[in-house]
Amino acid sequence: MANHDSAMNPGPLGLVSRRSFLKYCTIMAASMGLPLSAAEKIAAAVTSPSRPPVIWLSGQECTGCTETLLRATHPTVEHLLLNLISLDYHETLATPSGHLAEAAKRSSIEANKGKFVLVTEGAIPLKDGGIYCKIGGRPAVDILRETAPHAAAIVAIGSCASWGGIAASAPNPTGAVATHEALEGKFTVINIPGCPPSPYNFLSTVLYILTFNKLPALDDQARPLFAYRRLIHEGCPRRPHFDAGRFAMQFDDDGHRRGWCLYKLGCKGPVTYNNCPAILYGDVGARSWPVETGCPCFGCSEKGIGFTKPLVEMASLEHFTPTGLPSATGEEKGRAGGRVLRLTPPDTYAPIEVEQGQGTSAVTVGVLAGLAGAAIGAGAVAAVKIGKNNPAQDEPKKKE
Ligand code: FSX
Ligand code: SF4
Ligand code: F3S
Repeated sequence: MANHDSAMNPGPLGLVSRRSFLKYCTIMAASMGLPLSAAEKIAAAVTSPSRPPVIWLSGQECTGCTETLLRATHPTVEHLLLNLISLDYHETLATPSGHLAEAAKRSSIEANKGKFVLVTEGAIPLKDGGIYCKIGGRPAVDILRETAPHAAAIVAIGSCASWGGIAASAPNPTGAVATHEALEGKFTVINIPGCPPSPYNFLSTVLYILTFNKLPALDDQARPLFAYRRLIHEGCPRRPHFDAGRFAMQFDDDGHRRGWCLYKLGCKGPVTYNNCPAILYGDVGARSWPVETGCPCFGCSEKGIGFTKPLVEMASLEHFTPTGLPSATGEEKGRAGGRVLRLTPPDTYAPIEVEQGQGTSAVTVGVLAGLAGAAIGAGAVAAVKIGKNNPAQDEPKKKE
C-alpha cells in the first residue's frame, strides 16, 4: 500500500513521522503555555540543518537523567533529541571512549566556542580538590570550570546538578554541590530538577532556547516557570480526598486501595513544585506518575525536601506562592499567578473513618480532578490530551 507520510525515510526527524513530529511540536508548545501556532516555529527550528552542538558533562549521578530521556516514548523522544542536537560529547552514549572521546570533546569546544549548549548531569564534589569524581584522570570541577565560559547556555539536568541531590545529602562526605555553585555563580544555569527529571521539561527547555534564542522565564531557583510554577498538591487528582479528610493511613489499607490522599504517608506534594500530575511521565501505565501509582511524592525536585526530609514526615501545610520574589539583582522574579494557598489545616480534617460505600464516588473524584486540571496547569493538561489522543501515531515508523 502506498505510504503518504512524507517523512517515512529517516531524515532530520530520524524515524519519527512528520505527522507525529508536528503533533510533538504542538505538545511542546502547549506544555510551555505558548499558543499552538508556536508549534510551526518550533518545527522550523528543529528541522534547521544547523544542529546546535551539545556537550554533556557528568558528575556524581546514577545516569537516571540520561535514562529518563531514552525511556520516554510519547513520541520517541530520544529520536527527536538525537536528531535535534549534535551530541558531541556524552560519556554514556558516546561511541568513542577514553582518549578518543576526550579528544572529540576538545575539538568540539574549540570549533564551537560561544555556540554550544552545555548540559550538566550530577553533582560536583569540591572537597579535597574535587578528587572524588574524576573523568579522564581530571576532577569534574576542573572540567566544568574550563568548559562553562565557552558555552552559549548551561542547563543542569536533574536534582543532583540543580541543587546537589542525593550526593549532597547529609553528611555530604565529598562536599558535593550544584552546577551553579561549582561555577561560583558566575554563569546563568537553568535548573531542571527531579530525580530523575521529567524528560519533557528538559526537552521543552532545549526547544525553547533553540526556537526563541533566549532563555525561558525562570523562578527564583532558576527553574523554568512553565514547568515548576505549581505545587504538586495543586494539580493532584487525590486532592479532593485531602480536602475531605480522607487519608490512606498505611500502604495497602482500604484508603490506599481506594485512591485516597497520601499526605499521612509522608507525601511532599504540598511543598514540591513540579508539573508531574499534569504532564505525567514514567511510562508505567495509563496516567502514570508517582502519586497515581500509590507512592507518595518524596519531593525529588525540591531542594531541602527530597533526600533531606524523612520520607514519613508530614509536609508543612503553611505554604504560599508569592506573585513576586526579589532576586539578587533586585528585579522581581515571580511565580506568575501566584497566590496564598489555603491548605486545609489538620485540626479541621473530617473524620478519617468513612463507612464502606460512603466515600466520594470515582466519578465525582474524576470530575473534581478534571476541574482542578482545567484550572491548574491547563497548558500541560492540554498537552497530555494532544499527546495521548492517538498513541499509535507516536510509535516510530519502521524502515521499509
Ligand atoms: Fe540519577 Fe541524574 Fe537522580 Fe541525580 O538524575 S536520577 S541521582 S537527579 O543526576 O542520574
Ligand atoms: Fe496529592 Fe499528596 Fe496533596 Fe494528597 S498530599 S493531595 S496525595 S499531592
Ligand atoms: Fe518527584 Fe514528586 Fe514528581 S517525587 S517525580 S516531584 S511526584
